[in-house]
Amino acid sequence: MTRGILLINTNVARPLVSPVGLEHVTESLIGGGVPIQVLDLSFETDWKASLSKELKNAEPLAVGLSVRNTDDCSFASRKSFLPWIGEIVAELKKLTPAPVFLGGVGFSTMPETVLRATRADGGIEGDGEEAMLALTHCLSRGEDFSHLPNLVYWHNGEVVRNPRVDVDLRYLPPPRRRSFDNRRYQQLGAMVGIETKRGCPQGCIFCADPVAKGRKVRLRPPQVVVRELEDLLRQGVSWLHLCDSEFNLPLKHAKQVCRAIINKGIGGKIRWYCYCSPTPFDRELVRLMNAAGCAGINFGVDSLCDDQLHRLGRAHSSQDVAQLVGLLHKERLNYMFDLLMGGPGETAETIQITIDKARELNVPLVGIAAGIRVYPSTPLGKAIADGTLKEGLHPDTGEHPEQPLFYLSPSLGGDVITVINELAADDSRFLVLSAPAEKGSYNYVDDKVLSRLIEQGARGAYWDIIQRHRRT
Ligand code: B12
Repeated sequence: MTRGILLINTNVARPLVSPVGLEHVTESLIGGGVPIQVLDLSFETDWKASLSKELKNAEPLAVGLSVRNTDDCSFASRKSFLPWIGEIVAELKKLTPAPVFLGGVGFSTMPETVLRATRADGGIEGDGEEAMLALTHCLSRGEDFSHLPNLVYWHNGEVVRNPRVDVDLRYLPPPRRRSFDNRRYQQLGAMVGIETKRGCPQGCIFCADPVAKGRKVRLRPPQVVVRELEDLLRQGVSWLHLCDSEFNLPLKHAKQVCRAIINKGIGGKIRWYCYCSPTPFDRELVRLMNAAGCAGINFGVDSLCDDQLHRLGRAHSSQDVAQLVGLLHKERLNYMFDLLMGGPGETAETIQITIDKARELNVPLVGIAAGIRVYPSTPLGKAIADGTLKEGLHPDTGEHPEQPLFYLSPSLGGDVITVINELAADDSRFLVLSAPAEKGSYNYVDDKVLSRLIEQGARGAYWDIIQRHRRT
């Protein structure tokens, strides 16, 4: 094979997030003998000039673009990245006849919408390693590729989505982690991503993770995770963020990963953050996480009102959360809670119950997302599509499918931020996902205050940096 693939990281939001998904795809292609070119737009100042330079003497078989986020998922700002991706696609069309394929977790949350909005030639839904390699082989041999699993493509003006085949992570070769400059990402204050598994089995009615990653949990062998960590360490990378939807699901695997890190003696050399579910969690896990270098956990708690938790499809109760907090405080593990307000059945009263409880439990930092991002393939999206939920959509016109769509419980009267601010604004432990850098916001997309703190040397998860800043 002589012609290769050009792979482009399009996620230029500041502060930075390392392009781990695109990195895995790139390395799978390299492993399959495909020549690759990589362009990381987050380090380029003039993106059009960079594209032009990259394609000057190159005739790639195809171009692959990462779509990590469709939008910032904030009800207040509703910043969509799809026009930006569409601009890149249009510019590429001027520079090369090569087809442009999209992929990434954002793309996989709603492939059809993203393809229509950006006019790319196609995309890979879900895992990219095997699918992109298979697509490349078909392209290089001039063969029909319309049968390939995970492929999303145009046919007679319609978007076709082929069935998905998820990669068996037990047999995936350990990634080399050398296709993108992870060291530079870390130097600029980003945490470098690493996975211990893919997929999430939880039944949360709103969440895009089971859609993008699958409901079946696919575990990576702990020894392979640790080998990757050791290799990143050798490259000078020690600030990490796990990419798992929930690190503690399943509990046994989380403990095995921690033990493998501890046994290799690298727990004191790395600092990592992760997302966890409030249950299952126990003292042994907290102690293992502490010893394995965990610097903080973001718990997706969503609500502290039991009726609301039930409506959101959550498995934990407010009592479980109270026990969890007792354990975390006793074992001194840094953490924050993420809450999701405005879901079906939410009222000012259920919000008050949640905020009062968070205060009573003395939770050190609480992030509040108000308004629920709606994705077509989630239970919430389906309830809206079949008419079960009729009111509460923003915007409710449905004219521009690429616009981020939110649900907000009609009982809240449309102004959920005011309700929340009245209940929590005086308390610096509460952050609201509004516009970036708005006072009290924790929207990371192009947040100037956060970016400045990082430039001045602050390190760690972005919520942890904000927390330390607020304390001082
Ligand atoms: C960890 C994480 C974070 C961490 C990142 C830590 C770090 N490294 O610094 C933090 C907390 C910083 C974060 C921030 C944000 N996040 Co986030 N995050 C995640 C999480 C849990 C993991 C993402 C990840 O790295 N996955 C691992 C990689 C390996 O998987 P992948 O990217 O999907 O790649 C695979 C495939 O998609 C495909 N692929 C990837 N790229 C390409 C390219 C091509 C060409 C092809 C063919 C295939 C392909 O192949 C890869 C391997 O199989 C996801 C949810 C999830 N479970 O994935 C949310 C998620 C991506 N985040 C989300 C959001 C909204 C955000 C924020 C915008 C929130 C905000 N307003 O501040 C910011 C954006 C920051 C930024 N600049 O991008 C949403 C995006 C939803 C959407 N509509 O697009 C997600 C899906 C969570 C959710 N369920 O809502 N996030």
